Amino acid sequence: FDSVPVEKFSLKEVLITFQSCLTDSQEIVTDSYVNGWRGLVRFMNSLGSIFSFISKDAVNKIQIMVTHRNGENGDKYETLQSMVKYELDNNLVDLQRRAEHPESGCRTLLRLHRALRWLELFLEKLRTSTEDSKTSVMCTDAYNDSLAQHHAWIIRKAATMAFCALPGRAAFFQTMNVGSTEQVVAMLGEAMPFISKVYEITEELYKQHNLLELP
Ligand code: 1PX
Repeated sequence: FDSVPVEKFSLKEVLITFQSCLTDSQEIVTDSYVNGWRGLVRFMNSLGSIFSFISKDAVNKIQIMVTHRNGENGDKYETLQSMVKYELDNNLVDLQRRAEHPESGCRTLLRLHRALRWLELFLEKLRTSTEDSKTSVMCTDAYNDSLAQHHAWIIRKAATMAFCALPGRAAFFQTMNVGSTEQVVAMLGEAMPFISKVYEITEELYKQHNLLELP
């Protein structure tokens, strides 16, 4: 077995998934959104086991969404818009404190949505970075400007420590498997508008329904 083909894993395919999230009527397709996260988690796992406490939580949230999709009312979860409507209309969301519905699609998705903001900020920093930029610093700055505001001190501490283990910029770009630095920068420029769009639409949806602080 000396020539078992190693599956070539490119971050480009992952980021492009977010493009396929959007329907013509600007709804967000749950399955594609979740698949985007699956790919991201796979990429993160390739960076080392120090990130496994993060990927465990992400996988857990992905699984909750998959369970909703596979459930009896799975069709109600086809898009994020239909999910919000269905769960709110049927009182399936804990609005004040976690109680009967600790794993609602709405609150679970909100966590991923906040993490998508981190991704957006981090990718933009990577895209505009220079040779001497530090990935750990870019990652920490992106985190502090987004997710950290929603995390307890102990999580922030653990996350910030893990970021220090990120490979340097050159090695990080290589792990992405996209090609030269120029190609990475071009790919990020191409993929980012879709991620931003998906983020924006979700943010607006949650804002409209007053769901941005779900416990
Ligand atoms: C080119 C860059 C690509 C990098 C891809 C990396 C994908 C990262 C996926 C991270 C997903 C994190 C989801 C976190 C959701 C969350 O906020 N959960 C917390 C709240 O949940 P709860 O149910 O309690 O209300 C939960 O407490 C989280 C615990 C785990 C720690 C979360 C730290 C998040 C750091 C995100 C940055 C990842 C950096 C990876 C390095 C590349």
